[in-house]
Amino acid sequence: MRTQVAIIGGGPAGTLLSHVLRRAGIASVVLERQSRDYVLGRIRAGVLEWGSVEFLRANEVGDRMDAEGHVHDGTRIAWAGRDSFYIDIKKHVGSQFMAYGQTEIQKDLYDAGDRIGTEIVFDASDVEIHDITTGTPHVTYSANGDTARVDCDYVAACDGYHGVGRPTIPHDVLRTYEKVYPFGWLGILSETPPLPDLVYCNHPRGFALASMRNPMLSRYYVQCSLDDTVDEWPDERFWEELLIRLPEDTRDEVVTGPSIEKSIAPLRSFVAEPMRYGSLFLAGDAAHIVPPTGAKGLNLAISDVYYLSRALIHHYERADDRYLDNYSDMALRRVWSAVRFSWWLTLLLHRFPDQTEFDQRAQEAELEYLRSSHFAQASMCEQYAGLPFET
Ligand code: FAS
Ligand code: PHB
Repeated sequence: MRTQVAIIGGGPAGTLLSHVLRRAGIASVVLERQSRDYVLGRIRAGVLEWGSVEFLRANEVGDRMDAEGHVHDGTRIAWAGRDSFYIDIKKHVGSQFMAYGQTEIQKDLYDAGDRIGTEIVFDASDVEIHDITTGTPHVTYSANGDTARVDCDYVAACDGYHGVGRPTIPHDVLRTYEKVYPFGWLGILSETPPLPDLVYCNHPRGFALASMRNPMLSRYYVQCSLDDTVDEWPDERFWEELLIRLPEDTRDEVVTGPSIEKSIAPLRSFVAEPMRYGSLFLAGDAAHIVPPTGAKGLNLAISDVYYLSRALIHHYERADDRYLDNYSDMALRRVWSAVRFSWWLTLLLHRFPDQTEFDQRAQEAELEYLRSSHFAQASMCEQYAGLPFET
């Protein structure tokens, strides 16, 4: 098989890249290790920056998002059980964000791929990348008992944190930066009406977050120990802990119910540099991981695809490699900005095991500053809503 771009990974980054390239008349093939249903069964992100919303709309995969997603002007923050305060993103920076589940975006991308004929090979195993520093880059894989080879011009590794793309970059070239947080997020989905706003809570017992997927599907999280297991958190314990951590002014609005999904995610910050090596490009979680506190993971995957698709289109349509040549530097500027913001918000809102009373009071003082300062709120808003893409 011969194509222009071989894409490894059929998650949001890989399928969005394939979709945008197909619309520009650029051929690609996506190699996804899992089945379509397995990928669609994952419960992950839920908040889209406005730049992500506009990029999806511009590529005609935003119709169901606009019909079923929920546009928010801001978010609430509470701390130490005090009443929450509202940070009005629309007032401060004239932007908004959209609550629409990653699972739904994935479905929209697969459905769009069926419509416009993008090529996705599911259940592709043993994917290997070859000759990315020669003129004959190619990828081999196994599927349906056969081994296949895809000759290409470029390889886009959109294969997540555990993929094969990043390890293909030589050790003496690859630089990685990591911070592992000493706690996890226990998340549930429940078929109950969500709170009207997202509510981020700092509480001496730990972080909590109220979010949503649709008017009858709530998403809640509580910070938990990395040693915890889902079995140690029956629904009763989860709801009891969440209601303790939520502020009084929202506690009574919470409608509890049986969880239909429950999982624990560890938190880490991770960045791999460079995001290009020869004809290999990294995009999405293959290159970076952020704690979900700032709702940046999925949005960074989309911004990488924005930059990489623009670069490839300029290459094929205009023989202009300006964006290809500075893809890594440009993408990493946005990645590090989001990594820092996510790290800052995680430090501000979580209870660390070795945290002292002084640390708790210092967190509350910073939250008080955020509550009372227009400038502090504006700074948080422009980062939470997403900085503009570089031209
Ligand atoms: P993905 O990991 O989504 O997709 C990579 C794809 O590559 C997968 O389908 C995988 O099967 C495939 N693959 C891997 N290795 C392969 C190989 N060798 N060959 C072929 N295919 C291979 N972000 C938020 O903003 N908010 C959240 O609340 C949030 N919650 C999360 C919860 C969990 C449990 C996890 C793991 C992540 C969460 N994230 C969250 C981050 C998440 O949304 C990612 O940022 C997003 O999925 C990134 O998309 P991709 O880069 O496409 O990577
Ligand atoms: C979610 O709805 O899953 C969500 C929302 C905001 C975050 C993280 C996760 O910061």
